Amino acid sequence: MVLWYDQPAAEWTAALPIGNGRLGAMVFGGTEKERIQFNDDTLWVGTPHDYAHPGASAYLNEIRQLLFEGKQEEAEALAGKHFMSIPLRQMPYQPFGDLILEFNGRNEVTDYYRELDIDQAVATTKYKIGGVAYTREIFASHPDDVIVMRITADKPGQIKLKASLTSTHKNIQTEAIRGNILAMRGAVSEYDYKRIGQTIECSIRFEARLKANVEGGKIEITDNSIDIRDANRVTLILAGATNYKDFEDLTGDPAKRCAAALAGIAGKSYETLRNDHVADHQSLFRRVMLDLGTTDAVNQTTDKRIRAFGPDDPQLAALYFQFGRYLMIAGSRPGCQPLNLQGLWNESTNPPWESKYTININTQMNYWPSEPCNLAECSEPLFDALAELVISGSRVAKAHYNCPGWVLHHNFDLWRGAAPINASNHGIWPTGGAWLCQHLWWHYEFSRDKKFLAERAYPIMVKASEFFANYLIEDPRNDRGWLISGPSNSPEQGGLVMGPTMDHQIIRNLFDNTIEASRLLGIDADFRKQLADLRGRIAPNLIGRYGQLQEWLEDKDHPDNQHRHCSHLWALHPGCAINPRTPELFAAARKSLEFRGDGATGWSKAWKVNLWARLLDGDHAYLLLRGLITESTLPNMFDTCPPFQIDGNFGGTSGICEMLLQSQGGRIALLPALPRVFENGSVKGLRARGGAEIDIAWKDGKATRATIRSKAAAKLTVGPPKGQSITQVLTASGQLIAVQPDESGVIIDAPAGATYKLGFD
Ligand code: FUC
Repeated sequence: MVLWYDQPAAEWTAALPIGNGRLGAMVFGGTEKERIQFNDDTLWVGTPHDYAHPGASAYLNEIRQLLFEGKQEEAEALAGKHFMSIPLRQMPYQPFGDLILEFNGRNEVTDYYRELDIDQAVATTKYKIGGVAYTREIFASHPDDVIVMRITADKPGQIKLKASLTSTHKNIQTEAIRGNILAMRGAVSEYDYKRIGQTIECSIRFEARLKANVEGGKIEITDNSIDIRDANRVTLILAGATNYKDFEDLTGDPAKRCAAALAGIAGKSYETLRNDHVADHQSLFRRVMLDLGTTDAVNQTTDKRIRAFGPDDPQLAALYFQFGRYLMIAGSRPGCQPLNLQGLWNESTNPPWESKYTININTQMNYWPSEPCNLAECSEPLFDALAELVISGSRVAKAHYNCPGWVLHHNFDLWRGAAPINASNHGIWPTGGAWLCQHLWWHYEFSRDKKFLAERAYPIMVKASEFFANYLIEDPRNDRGWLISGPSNSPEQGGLVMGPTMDHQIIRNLFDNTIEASRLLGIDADFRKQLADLRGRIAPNLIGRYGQLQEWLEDKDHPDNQHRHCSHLWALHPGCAINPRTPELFAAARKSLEFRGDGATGWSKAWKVNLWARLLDGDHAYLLLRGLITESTLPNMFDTCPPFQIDGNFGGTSGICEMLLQSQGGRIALLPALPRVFENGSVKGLRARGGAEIDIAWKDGKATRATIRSKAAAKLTVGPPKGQSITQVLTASGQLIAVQPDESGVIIDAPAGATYKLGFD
């Protein structure tokens, strides 16, 4: 579980990421000079702001009417003028600063090695200069809320360095506070937002503090740097914070927050800090193990393995899978911001797509693996953001649609912008929030946590449903009485339309989950009935002239359209309404996916891994995984769109999981899409809906044993891999239990806490 290299990172995308959920850093591993580029997930351009466009709703009917009359250009022009977010774009995520270490000067370096151990969440750099072996370790501690670096040499008195803090933000001040603490403070200054030709007022203030502890040698501090000479060992602690409290409250004190973090670890030894960090990380990371076999390929550096990835290096697929889990633990902990387009890691003041939250696929993809890959608590930041988006999204629902409830379009930012951005032809897409509600429902499905459902999930879901119950409109162009969505678009092509297929799939899913939740909670019976009625009237999935699933109400899909978005396949994945039990739609979805081809961006390939796994075609899923890794993965294993965008990492992790275990639609499927190249292996600790944790071992492509640990009382329907059957189910103590044989496997009536061992033919 190691990414390793024989040279320092020459560019940012070769540097290695660490993070504690909130503070992240990229480690370059330089020898003459080391750069630790760091981030705080609340450091953004802008200030609390309501992006809603007052009076927009007055134009809704006219826009719809123009679209019904086939006047798309006029509709887009009218919407462009009156229906868009103010301002037209949301705010960019920002870098914080760099910790720079300057060492002895240029020297002959031998035995260079750097690694990221994702099992320990520690990055290490080692090399020799003139017979002295130097080692640096660095990690971002979640329990202690600081970044910690330790520098050692194998001979005494050999460490000499100058440490400083820098930032690309203007008007930065650095100052020595006490004999061994250097502070850097500043604020995001007025932002020249070129794309909208506007200067943006900014209110985020920040401070970082670097503390040096030295064993042996001398330490001198100025307002610019900490100079260390002739030391045996050095420990550097980096704290950082902003004034951000929530999307409407910036009354935090960054100086106090840094001081508190440093005070919190006073007297803690390096070993204790490290042990606490590793224990915390492993309590999450080690819940899942994946073994796909190991070959000699592991003796190559990771960048070479990425380029060469294929059937003779199955371990790299396991590493890629676990790297996604590593990034989730490093980038998304309770109390922090959700993973943005770059997760937590960004060095640019003008990052691609502002490194914000694009929710017509990207943010959701970031969170696909959290539940099945046993990191459920890492979704917390997304749920917290949703609670805030209900507030901003209600304002937009009112201003733009004159509807109750809340709505969210295709992006949000730190300030929870919810109005349509960029341009009317793709920005007006109202199902972003409805899609995100799926994650709330999954959290319940995987945990069966009714308290969560009642207190956090349902209130958000029901208000999203309320919006759509008022928003859907009957299509006047025919007499079918279909309710449709619009103005909207099928992300991000075809322009503004009425009734894109994806919207209907998402809204049906939202209604289904809200209905089921209200039934489980025994509340809102009347509204439940209303939703069920509306649901039945939403325009259905349609099959077109090529046998394809139609992306729009009109049969206008082009077989050569290899657009990166597979929007109309939403109901296959991440939805589940299209499945083997809807054979016509299942075949049509396959046809559409074939049309889309095996290329496109990193995240698009990652989505296709999941889609092919849902089509139960493991070999085709593997083909996409191979493309994702060899064509769309950077030397540090970050996904690239291009450029770097983290979603593909999480989509890839989710896709590998989907090959091994699926649990949508009320049935747990073991090895449903195992590629031939992963013919031997085992996995431990994946989660299934119904609250079960599952281990599976297989040989020559056939399951040999499986263990199910039920965490909640549930009736679990478990299906064997294709061509096999489940021959026995034993309790933990070895008792054979009677199970109802089901055509698709066995049904186990599991109390909470029970363990079962399954045998196969
Ligand atoms: C969507 C995608 C792009 C990119 C952007 C952040 O607009 O279509 O490829 O991923 O989000």
